[in-house]
Amino acid sequence: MIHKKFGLVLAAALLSLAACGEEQPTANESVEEEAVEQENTAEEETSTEEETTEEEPEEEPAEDSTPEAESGAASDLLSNGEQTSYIFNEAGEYAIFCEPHPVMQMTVLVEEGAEQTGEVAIDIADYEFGEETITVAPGTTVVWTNQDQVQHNVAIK
Ligand SMILES: [Cu+2]
Repeated sequence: MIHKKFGLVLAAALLSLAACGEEQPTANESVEEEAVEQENTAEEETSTEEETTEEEPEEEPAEDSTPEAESGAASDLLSNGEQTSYIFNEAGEYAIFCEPHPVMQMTVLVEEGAEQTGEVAIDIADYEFGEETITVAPGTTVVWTNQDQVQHNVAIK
């Protein structure tokens, strides 16, 4: 009887040991989970940094892309040697002027089938646009370059 009781106690002790043995890995798992959580946090921080760096190249093409010519558009003031451009997608007549010097004017005629297309360069010099009127096909980009020492811009009425 004693041996049997001892045996039961031993079995109980073994079971509790086994139970303890099972608990330990659980404790390890929670430690591992914490480590994984920390890794995830680190990954999140890294991905946030990646997103931040990704935003810059996204903005640059937007700034570089040529704005479409439309009534009310106006470029920044151009210093000597600086350029600005518009793409003329819609057929029609565009009255171009310089905001600081409204007497400076030119006309861009956009006509289907016009010879000039692609990119057309216009100089701004001696308080004048290089051409009084140009006729271009839809989709043409006109690039203005300021050759004067004073600042001009390119605005559309
Ligand atoms: Cu001007």
